[in-house]
Amino acid sequence: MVSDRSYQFPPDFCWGTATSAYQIEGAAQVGGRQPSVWDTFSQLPGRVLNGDTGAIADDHYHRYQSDIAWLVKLGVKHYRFSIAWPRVIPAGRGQVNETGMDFYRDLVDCLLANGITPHVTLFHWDSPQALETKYGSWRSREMASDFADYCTAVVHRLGDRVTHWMTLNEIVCFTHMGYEVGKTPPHAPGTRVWSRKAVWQTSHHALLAHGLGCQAIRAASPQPCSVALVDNPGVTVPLTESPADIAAAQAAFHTNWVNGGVIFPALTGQYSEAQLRQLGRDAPDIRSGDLEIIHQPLDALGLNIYTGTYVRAADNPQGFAIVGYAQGHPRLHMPWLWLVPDCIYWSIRHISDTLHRPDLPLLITENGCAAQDEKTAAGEIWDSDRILYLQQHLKSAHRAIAEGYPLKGYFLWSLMDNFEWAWGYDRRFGILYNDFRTQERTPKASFHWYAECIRQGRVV
Ligand code: IFM
Repeated sequence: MVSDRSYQFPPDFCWGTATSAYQIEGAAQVGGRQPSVWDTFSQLPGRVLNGDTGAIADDHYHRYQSDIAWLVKLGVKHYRFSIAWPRVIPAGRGQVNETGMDFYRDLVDCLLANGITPHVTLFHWDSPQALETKYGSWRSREMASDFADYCTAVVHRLGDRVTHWMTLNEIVCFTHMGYEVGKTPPHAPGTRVWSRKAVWQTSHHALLAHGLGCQAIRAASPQPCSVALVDNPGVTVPLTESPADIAAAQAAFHTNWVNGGVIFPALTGQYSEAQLRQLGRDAPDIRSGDLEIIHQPLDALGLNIYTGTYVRAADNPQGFAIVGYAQGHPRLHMPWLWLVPDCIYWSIRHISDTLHRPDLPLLITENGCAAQDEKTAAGEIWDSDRILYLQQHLKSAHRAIAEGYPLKGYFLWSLMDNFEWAWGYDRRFGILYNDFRTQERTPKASFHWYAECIRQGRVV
């Protein structure tokens, strides 16, 4: 590697970008697709800003070829997207909709024809409404086996051309944020569960789905393949890199957000002791054999990293304190999107060191920001704030590699502005600007900047 100052990445580093089905596809009633929980939720008055839904979104279903042409212009060789379960198995279980599968086969073939490796996420929040109606989706253990059957159906059909699979995206968001009513903004399905224990049971079921999904993918794949989980741990960042603050950040990582009950069991086969102590009687019921199912060997771990929580050493029984953001601390265009670029480096270091998994190859499967993009009269978008954000985060990724941590790739979120869940189309995360009236895509300054990073293989 050239000197650190040049921020040069290894030649085999995977430069990519990411999207998800419900956020871009549209075509909600086309080709046999049935509703997902997000179709239902977004149609309820007041649930999504401005009453937006993903019914049309970026109309990617009909425009995937021209969107792939943008990937080619960008120069990425890796693209992460998700498959919509209700497009492929509309009732959630049973009959496969071959028309839905054909769409993904065509998409994959178009990527491959353009020299782009598909990284397929099997679940990015859009679970079939039919299963919500039948048994409350993640509230039931049945969801795990239905997910595994869905994985089998997809991998049987696409496994001859796809070798990079990811099971679930961000367990906490579609479980805790979907069932803990009162969250702002809430997520689908928005079904009230009555206790903290019941919320934790939903994430436990999702972990089981991940484990059974890994087994199903490997059993169905006709060729060796890579299987990953995609998680968004709460990243604890030492306020200073003194040994005491570093130890504090490592201790805090166990119970920050839901880490101890999601990423810990997935990677170590155990809920973190500290998390279980904190949960007490609210811990989920864990049946004999569950932890073995959950703790599947992984070929990689995907990390979706946007921000971090500062931690300092403290003279208290736990040995750490969370430091709030200062009044003037910079933030991007989401209430939670504080600028903490070291979050990338520390997310990687926590997996390798704090969870003792230095063997596990890592991918940043999402990183990016919403910004208040405006088109100039000349039709240009000068998103200097996004470039600043991305530059700092890529430098943090580079630091991890320079120190020998196993970071293998980076997927910028997102290729284009899209349906940002409860925020609808109000928050723009894309490096392609989308005009949602005309579906015209326009590259922002950050698109050209990222293309240059990829061309030079370094942060420019
Ligand atoms: O848009 C989302 C994505 O679906 C999951 N990760 C975070 C992104 C930005 O909020």
